[in-house]
Amino acid sequence: MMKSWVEKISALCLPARVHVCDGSEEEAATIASEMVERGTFVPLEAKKRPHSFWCHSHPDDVARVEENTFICSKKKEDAGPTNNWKDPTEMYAMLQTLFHGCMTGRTMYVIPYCMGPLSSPLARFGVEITDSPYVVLNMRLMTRMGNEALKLMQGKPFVPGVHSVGMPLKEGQKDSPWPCNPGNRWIVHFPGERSIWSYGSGYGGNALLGKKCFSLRIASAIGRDEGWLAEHMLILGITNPQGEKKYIAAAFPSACGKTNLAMLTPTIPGWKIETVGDDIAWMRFGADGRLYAINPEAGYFGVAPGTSMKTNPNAMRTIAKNTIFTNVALTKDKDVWWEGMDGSFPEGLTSWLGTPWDKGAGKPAAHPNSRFTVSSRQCPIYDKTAEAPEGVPISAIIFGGRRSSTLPLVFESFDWAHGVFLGASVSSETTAAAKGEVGKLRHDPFAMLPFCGYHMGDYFAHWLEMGKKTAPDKLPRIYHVNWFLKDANGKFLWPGFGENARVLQWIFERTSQRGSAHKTAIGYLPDALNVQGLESVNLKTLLTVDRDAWRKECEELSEYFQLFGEKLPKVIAEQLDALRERL
Ligand code: GTP
Ligand code: SPV
Ligand code: MN
Repeated sequence: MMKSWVEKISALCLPARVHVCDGSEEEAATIASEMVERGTFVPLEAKKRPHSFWCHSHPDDVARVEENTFICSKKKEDAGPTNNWKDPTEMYAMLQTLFHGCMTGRTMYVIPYCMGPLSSPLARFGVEITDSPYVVLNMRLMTRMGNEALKLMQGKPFVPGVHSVGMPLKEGQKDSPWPCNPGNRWIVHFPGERSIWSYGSGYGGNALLGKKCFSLRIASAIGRDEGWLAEHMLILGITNPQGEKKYIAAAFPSACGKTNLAMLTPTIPGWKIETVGDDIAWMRFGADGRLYAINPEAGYFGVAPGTSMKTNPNAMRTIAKNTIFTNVALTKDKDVWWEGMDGSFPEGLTSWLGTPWDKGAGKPAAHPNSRFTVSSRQCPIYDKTAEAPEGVPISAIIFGGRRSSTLPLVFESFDWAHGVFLGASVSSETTAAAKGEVGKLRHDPFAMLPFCGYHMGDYFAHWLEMGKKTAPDKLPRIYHVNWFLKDANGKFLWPGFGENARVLQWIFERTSQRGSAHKTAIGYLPDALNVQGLESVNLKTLLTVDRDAWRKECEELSEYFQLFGEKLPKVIAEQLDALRERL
């Protein structure tokens, strides 16, 4: 099945050669040295950061491109009002023209990969065909890729994905270090036949098809059909001083703190956090009636700016070697730098554009969406249970967004349906993770707005249905957090990062029938938080329900929900009505 498909794509894209990836170290080393030769990769100083590379993209290929992302379900109404849609037959015909000869002069790489631990019954296979060596090396870190996956997928279904940078090379034409085609980008999903086509971008979620394209957009559609959930969630293990361990999943929109929470170093003594995943969770109910999660990924494609020994020491240790850095700044002595890194900024920086950085020009040295790619195994707090084939049992689900006002630091839902309403109500200020304006408040239900592979209204309904699959006391409790409240001067009210452990502690206690709370109009708020050793936080402001602001929030939500028309589950509308009543 795979062989004939590869032949078909090769006949369409007309590459100079075809290379089936085995995932070996030698293969990666060969590809990397070719990229160094071509000027795509700069090797970092081996004494400082062994086996690591710096690269920068085309200046207009720096983030996901939501306006060029399509869900081509048979019927338009199945894609829903939050996705771009085109008739699949028309789109397919267009793609055949677009991809014809698109790999001329290039190597076509075939990447067999597995999302999820190789031995897991929840794991799924994919094959990405790409003409980008950068994609091959990133997929090698982000997924279980190569011979092992290829062997296991024999006779099993796989999600085919075709990716091209969209820049065929004519005879004798010199290649660019970051080939792409920003004027002609297409990130296309066919949820019906479960396939992916991506053209014109070499960056992140546009090009690493195992990540957002497969593990969220296609997988969410599979999950709907099969009764499970594919979510934009981190998964962490949390152990209290008594040695009791629980698992928590949390959904925040892009660049809103998932990696940081997943790798958190608690400031409260005796508590321990371990990382299962930092971006995506696949969850289904186990035989015991509890919700189990696996992380389909095997690596981190993490936001660099803001990452430091102070904010996220575990990430800093993770990226000490064998790491690909994209669009960060390069130091004189061939190491990496970005805004928010420890220490003073080094002189003689090369900016993410590849040119000497002009400090006075007021532009950052590292692109705000610059990233590191690294294997999870290098994370010092990588949780061994991340490789458990059955996944980990989830005690709490957290939703959150980047909100400068209104949403308190933390609150708990009354029950599953109310929790689903909280997920549906998430809004957040936009970040540099997607092309477009930054800092604009937008609705981002379940942090899945750009990633849901079907009608968002049906997705809400699917979540409500999931809550009926088990006894209520076995369901995870649902929370909402907001690390991003600001004071009148625009300063964060909550220190965040390691201090977020204090909020996790309350959640941990609550899921153990401990931890005290009082009922408010919006949910249960903590009676108290552990703020021992924390200087000057204004808990009163952080844990307040501003009724006027919430009434406005309701108006806003009511208008937004109209978007879903008849597909808005009645329960969600009733939840909103009930909230208004309570206010
Ligand atoms: P994606 O990989 O795009 O999905 O992002 P993410 O959700 O994993 O976000 P990440 O943890 O990488 O954080 C994004 C940005 O938010 C970084 O610049 C962080 O430094 C910052 N950030 C993370 N957690 C906190 C926090 O608790 N408080 C504040 N103020 N900033 C935070
Ligand atoms: C996100 O945007 O949520 C990311 C980065 O995790 S990307 O891989 O580009 O989707
Ligand atoms: Mn993400």
